[in-house]
Amino acid sequence: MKNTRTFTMIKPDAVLNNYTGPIIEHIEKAGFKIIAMKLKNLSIEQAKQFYKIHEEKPFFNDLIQYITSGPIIAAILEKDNAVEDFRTLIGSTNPAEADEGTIRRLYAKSIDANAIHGSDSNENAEIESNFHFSQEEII
Ligand code: IDP
Ligand code: MG
Repeated sequence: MKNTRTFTMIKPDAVLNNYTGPIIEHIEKAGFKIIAMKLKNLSIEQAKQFYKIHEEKPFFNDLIQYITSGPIIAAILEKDNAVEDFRTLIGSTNPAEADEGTIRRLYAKSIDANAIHGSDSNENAEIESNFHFSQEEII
């Protein structure tokens, strides 16, 4: 994966609040193409693997409980400068600090239930995409 793809997850709070439609519209209006997408429940083991980098953090157990509390929508998105542009589109981790008009500012309630994930590097975009999708599932 070069500089053109990123991985995202619409998180359980946003799915349960029926923000899926507005969030996908927001993403498409910003010029991202959907390359793969699925609705799924993460098992505890999958969640621990996905967030392994955070396993020493004090919020790890809460994060695992939250991310497995309902369905998520996993997707691979394509655009020039995808990783960086998508992080700008979603805004800061804490929605209270996120810029006006960002997805987290618009649709997230708190730092733990913050509506959406975006990969933080090209390397992690590839790892996270391969974690959720087989090659046949990617357009
Ligand atoms: P990011 O999602 O903006 O990249 P990270 O620091 O990678 O933020 O954290 C991963 C996820 O862990 C966040 O999106 C959020 O759901 C949760 N998280 C991060 N920091 C906190 C915290 O201080 N309290 C509770 N949950 C947190
Ligand atoms: Mg992160």
